[in-house]
Amino acid sequence: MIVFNLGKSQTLEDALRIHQRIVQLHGNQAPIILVGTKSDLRNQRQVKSGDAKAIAKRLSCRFIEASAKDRDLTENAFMTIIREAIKMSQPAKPSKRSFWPFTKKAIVRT
Ligand SMILES: Nc1nc2c(ncn2[C@@H]2O[C@H](COP(=O)(O)OP(=O)(O)OP(=O)(O)O)[C@@H](O)[C@H]2O)c(=O)[nH]1
Ligand SMILES: [Mg+2]
Repeated sequence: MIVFNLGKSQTLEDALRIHQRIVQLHGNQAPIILVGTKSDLRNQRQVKSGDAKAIAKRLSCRFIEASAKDRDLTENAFMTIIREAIKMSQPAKPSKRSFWPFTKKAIVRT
C-alpha cells in the first residue's frame, strides 16, 4: 500500500519513486494500491483526484482516497489490497471461450 498525502504534492512524487523501487525488486508480482490520505482536509488539497487516478491507471494499480481522521475508506484501502493479493496468488482462470475448442474435441471423441 503506497500512501501519500493529498495535501502535499511532493508526497505523490515520493510515492512514484517507491512504486518504481517495488517494481524493480518484485516485477509485477507485488500487489500494489495507491492511497491518497487526509481527504478530509479539502482546503489543503494539492493533488486532484483525476490526476492521481490517471497516474494509478498508468501504473496499473487502483487508487483510493482515504481519511484516517474520518475513518473514511481506510478499511476499503485494506480490503482492496487484500483482494489484489488474493487475485495475484490465484492462477489466471481461462475464459469460457478458451475452453470451447477443448469441449468440442471432447464431444467428437466420445
Ligand atoms: N485531518 C487529518 N489529519 C490526519 C490524518 N491522518 C493523520 N492526520 C494527522 O496528521 C498528523 C501526523 O499523524 P501521523 O499518524 O504521523 O499520520 P501520517 O499519515 O503519517 O501523516 P504525516 O505524518 O502528517 O505525513 C497528526 O496530527 C494526525 O492527527 C487524516 O486523514 N486527516
Ligand atoms: Mg507520520
